[in-house]
Amino acid sequence: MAAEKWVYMVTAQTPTNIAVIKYWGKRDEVRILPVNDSISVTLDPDHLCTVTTVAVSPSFDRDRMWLNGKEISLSGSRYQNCLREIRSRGGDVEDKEKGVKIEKKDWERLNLHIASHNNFPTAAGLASSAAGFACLVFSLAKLMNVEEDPSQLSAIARQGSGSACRSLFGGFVKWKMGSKDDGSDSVAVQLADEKHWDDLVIIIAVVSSRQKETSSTSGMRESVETSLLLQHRAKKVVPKRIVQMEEAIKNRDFASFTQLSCTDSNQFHAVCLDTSPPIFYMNDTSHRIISLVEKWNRSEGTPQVAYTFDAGPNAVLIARNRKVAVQLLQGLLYYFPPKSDTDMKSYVVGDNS
Ligand code: 2P0
Repeated sequence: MAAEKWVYMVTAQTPTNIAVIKYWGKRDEVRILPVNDSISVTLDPDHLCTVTTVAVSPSFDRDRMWLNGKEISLSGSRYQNCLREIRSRGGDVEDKEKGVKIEKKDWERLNLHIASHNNFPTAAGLASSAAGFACLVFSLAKLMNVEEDPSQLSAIARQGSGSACRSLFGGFVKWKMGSKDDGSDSVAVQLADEKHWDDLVIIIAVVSSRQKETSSTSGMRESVETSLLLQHRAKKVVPKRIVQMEEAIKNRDFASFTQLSCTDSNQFHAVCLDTSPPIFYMNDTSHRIISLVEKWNRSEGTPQVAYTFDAGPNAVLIARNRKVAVQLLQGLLYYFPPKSDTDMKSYVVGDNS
């Protein structure tokens, strides 16, 4: 390796994903292995995403990371596991123009600087950790010339945050829970690419961008420890739902897709209520949005909009096409007029006009 004080860097952008069959509960907290499979849709990369720049230089004296401009600690096991796994897979890198020559063995001793930005509220139930860890692993893999395929990379991102493994792919993605103790088969696979069902328009109604009181990590730990409904869901309900959801996606069957998404979201929140002490992620506005969509779907005779809520009060609404999305936005603005810019903001995803 040349002794010059070069800096070599790579920037990547990764979208977040929204689960339509939810991951809630781990069977192994360290390796982040889930109690059930999950299915998600990855959002359009230009909307809710993380942009991460990773840099390596002989002049860096330690690994450092900045999140939204503020330095954060990398000492936690999740970061350490991701960094260790990706470093061990680093390859040779040469950039003659910049005078950069890094050999495989150098990755263990070279230090990294990482700067990451979310273009949406962090830890507000909008899956910021999913985009964040997926982007971290993806950008480091590029920097270090790692040759693994996205599924193999997903197993590394999973160790940063479970839902992150699903953001390594676009379109519809399944995270297979796997059965091995080492987690090597707990990976994400793409079910259908982003073009497969591009009529759908996703609207995210930000009911609150405040950080949630119970993190997903501690919430799901408490659910695993105390909720009988979670055990029933993982063993008896989700396996069938996964098969049905794969079928609905394959056939672009919006009625089944809506029924499965809404029911699964509601069951996830029922598990939160069944947890001791109970966890409340949705609020009155979330419940009113559910009622509005349910009434609308019933009055039309066939579903127009699917809803799903993650570990927060924000509504993810999936309209069957653009025309419905416009009507939905009008309805949201009528029934929930924003009091201020930050009170209720909608992100429209998948509408490029
Ligand atoms: C999901 N959520 O499938 C579910 C639905 C929230 C509700 O994945 O502990 O941030 O880092 O693995 O991935 C949120 O959990 O939790 C989540 P960790 P993560 O998207």
